[in-house]
Amino acid sequence: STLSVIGLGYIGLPTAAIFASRKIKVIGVDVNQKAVDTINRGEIHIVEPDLDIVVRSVVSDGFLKATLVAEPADAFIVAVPTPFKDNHAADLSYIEAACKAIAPVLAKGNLVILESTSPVGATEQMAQWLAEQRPDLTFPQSHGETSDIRIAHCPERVLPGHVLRELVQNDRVIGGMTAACSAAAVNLYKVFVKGDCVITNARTAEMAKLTENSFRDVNIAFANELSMICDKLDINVWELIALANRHPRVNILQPGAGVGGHCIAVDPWFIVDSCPEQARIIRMAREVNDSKPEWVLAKVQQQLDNWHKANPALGRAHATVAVLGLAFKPDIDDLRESPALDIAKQLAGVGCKLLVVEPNIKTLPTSLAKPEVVLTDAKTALSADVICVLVRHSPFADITAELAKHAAVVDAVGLLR
Ligand code: SAJ
Repeated sequence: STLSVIGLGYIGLPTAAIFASRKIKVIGVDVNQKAVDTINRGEIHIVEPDLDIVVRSVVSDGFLKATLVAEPADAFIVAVPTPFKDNHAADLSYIEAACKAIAPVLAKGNLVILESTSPVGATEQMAQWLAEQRPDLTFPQSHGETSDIRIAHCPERVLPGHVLRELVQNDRVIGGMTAACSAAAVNLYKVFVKGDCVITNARTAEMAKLTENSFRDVNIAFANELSMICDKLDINVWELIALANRHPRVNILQPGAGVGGHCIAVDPWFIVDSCPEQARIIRMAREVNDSKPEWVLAKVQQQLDNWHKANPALGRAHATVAVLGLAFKPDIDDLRESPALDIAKQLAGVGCKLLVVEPNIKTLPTSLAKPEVVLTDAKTALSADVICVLVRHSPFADITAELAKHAAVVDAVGLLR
């Protein structure tokens, strides 16, 4: 049997590769010519440990190929982006485009799975779009179990940096539009999933995924709020959280520079957009986490002001600020939607010299490519007038002792806890 994966990004490509590694013929479809060419050379255009090895081997064995135009297959997995619009409503245009792409090749008996994180109702909407494009076929919303096409929502839940392991090990929520749709989807995923495939309906599956990420967002917001409260009250928040977590039923997460990535900072808005009056804590958590980078920035400004008071003869251009970490979380090189990068960009505009330490990248992103910004190592950064720790990368452990002696440190992540 043949599988087609629509969207060869952070979820689609690993998913396509892992199916192909189980000797399923996989056709990957993407609108990006460069991505298609890269994959067909057996290389990858995204960052994920070990994915390059799997892709190289399945492409050279002929089990995975990438194309720009959809081809017939037995099953289709849609893994396209679902960003939000200015008003925080989900932008389903990529799903709609995917429907248009596969409709011409869709045939009786096919299974179509939506993996993209989606607002409640998106799977029904996808079925509707497909039905409009293919009036000759019957779809579950109109024909139930007797429909020609099977449709299900099976949200991805993998952690960037551990995708290949989590794809196999994690339990899967399978939300078919009918029982037969769910059964067909379970059959497909059982090819490589070692975790349980738990069946529910499509709407619950959509909400489950949004709930998981909102749960994490709310809990991180709690930690971030505590960090701002403790700052006012002159209490070490890291010590406080460690103490509170000794309670058998308390498990507080870690404050940081803000919440980054493309999931946790996005998905809760889909719930807020669906139920604005009810989703009060979820909205507030988003606002707290989104405000954290500004708070960290203000702390750095405060330290810079102190430096100016101590060095009245020197102008702004003489101050050196160092930021430790640019990535959106520890020990990865992913800078997308990173609060640390955001803070660094703003600091690059205040007129001082900026030392950037990001052990996981070799060149600065273009947004920081300015003469006054230098990519350097942690030891060199210790000479800066103000040091700001934004990501708790493991290699930074080597400089904590020296950092602790520095006079002006803004430690957003508790490296010096
Ligand atoms: N963060 C904190 N404090 C913490 C934990 C995280 O500030 O205690 C920050 C991180 O630094 C980062 C952000 O939150 O900026 C998100 O990081 P993360 O590791 O919590 O999550 P992601 O975005 O890498 O992946 C999440 C995962 N969801 C959950 O753990 C519930 C993953 O399983 C999902 O598949 C993924 O979102 C997704 O694609 O939705």
